[in-house]
Amino acid sequence: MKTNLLKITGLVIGLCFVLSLLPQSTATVVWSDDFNDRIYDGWTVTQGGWTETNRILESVYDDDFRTYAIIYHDSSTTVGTWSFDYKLFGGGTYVYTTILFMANGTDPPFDYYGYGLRIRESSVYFVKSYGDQNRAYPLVDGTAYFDDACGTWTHFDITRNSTGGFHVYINATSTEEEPAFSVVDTEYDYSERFVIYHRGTNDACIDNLVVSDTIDITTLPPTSTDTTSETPTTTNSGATTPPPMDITLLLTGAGVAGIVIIASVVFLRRR
Ligand SMILES: [Ca+2]
Ligand SMILES: [Ca+2]
Repeated sequence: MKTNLLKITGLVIGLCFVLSLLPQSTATVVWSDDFNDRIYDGWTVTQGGWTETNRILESVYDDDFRTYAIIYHDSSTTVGTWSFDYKLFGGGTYVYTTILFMANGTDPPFDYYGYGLRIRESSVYFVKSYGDQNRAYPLVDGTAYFDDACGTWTHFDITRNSTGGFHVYINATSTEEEPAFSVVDTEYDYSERFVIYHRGTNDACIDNLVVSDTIDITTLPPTSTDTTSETPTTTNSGATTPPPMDITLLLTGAGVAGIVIIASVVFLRRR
């Protein structure tokens, strides 16, 4: 009787172990934040205001719309994938966010060197920052467009390989996508921080930020010249599945394990 119980318990534990491994098989996360704990940990505000009380990272409007709200998280990743969701409360000429996913610099005046995206309400370009928060120049000619980010989440993924090759994907839904931008640049090959600058009369929101040291999206050959996506999504492929997925699987596995073990004990005792 005890042998049967041990066998069943062993099988269930094995099943739970396999289930817990599944979500982690596609990416190696270095750091991530879904802001769901509403605690301001790991981030430093260097100028203006930010909040995460609504389970997202959100800039706080400043009376002077020309003032940047600046926040950073330590991040030394230089090869891998940076993913996040982005939303604006409203557009306008002076409303934009610069997200330097690789950044280095000194405090103050928070003038960073690095690579990033400059995002407006329905367009984005890939920029290189040369140590001046007011000047980040396009590293790639052209602008990519997407459905209006005002009130709608838009998902961005950036990958960089070990030879300085960047790819930017907008609203990717699989692990193979056509990039919005592709460029190679090797001037900066180190990073201290992930920095967000936002300015304007409407606030910006960031959520589901995941930084991994693996290339989680690979490129498809171009099939069209249109980089616009029809369906903005708040979630992404398995590569950037947010942490709650792991917890759900584990809880489901644990629940199943508990039920099977209890049922086994009752069944075997009756015998
Ligand atoms: Ca969140
Ligand atoms: Ca937090």
